[in-house]
Amino acid sequence: MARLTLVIGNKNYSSWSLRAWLLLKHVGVAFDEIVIALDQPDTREQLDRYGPSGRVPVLHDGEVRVWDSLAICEYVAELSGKGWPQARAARALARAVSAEMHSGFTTLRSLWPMNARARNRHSAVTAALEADVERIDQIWNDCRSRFAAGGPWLFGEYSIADAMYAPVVLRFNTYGAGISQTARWYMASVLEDGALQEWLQAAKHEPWTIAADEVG
Ligand SMILES: N[C@@H](CCC(=O)N[C@@H](CS)C(=O)NCC(=O)O)C(=O)O
Repeated sequence: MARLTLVIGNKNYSSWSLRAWLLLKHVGVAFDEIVIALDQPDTREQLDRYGPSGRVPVLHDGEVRVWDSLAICEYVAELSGKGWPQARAARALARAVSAEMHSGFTTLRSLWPMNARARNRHSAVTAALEADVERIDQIWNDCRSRFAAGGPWLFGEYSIADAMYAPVVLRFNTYGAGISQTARWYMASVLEDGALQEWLQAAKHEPWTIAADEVG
């Protein structure tokens, strides 16, 4: 049994769970996982068993409970010494774009819910949705133009920022976002990632469907 346990939601739909899970995989810290099926009659009871916020993800490390994806990423970064860029200016930018994802892009998140196994979905593109897509494209271009020399990720090496934007890549893939060439290149790197592939395989075999997230 691993020291850490990550409690997550359905892999097909739970975008916040994916972020914490991907970071743990990338930093190479062993963990057990517990999957709670969302949108079921006993979901509330299950969520309340593992954390105080009634949401997933939640990380258990002995007596310590950490909820909220970004707080979990910070905790894992402290445990492992990995997750944020080394240089202070790059680290500040990585934190800024991660926080921007965590607290924003509400139109994108509501109109294009994560549905990992769905392809070729179409929905009306509103001005607000277009603005979210454009801002994300700009962030990816900015990061890649500064850090491409260090590797294929937003800050060269894999960081929390990549984990935070991974569900966006899945959304863009499902709903066919119109994005720049650099953004498409970054998306391809994310989609080829072995850890993400492992998640997607598991999502494909889940038995549950959440009607509200079957959009387009
Ligand atoms: N800000 C939180 C959001 C967590 C969240 O909203 N999780 C969703 C699943 S992706 C959840 O637990 N929903 C509860 C439910 O569907 O009953 C985070 O970053 O972890």
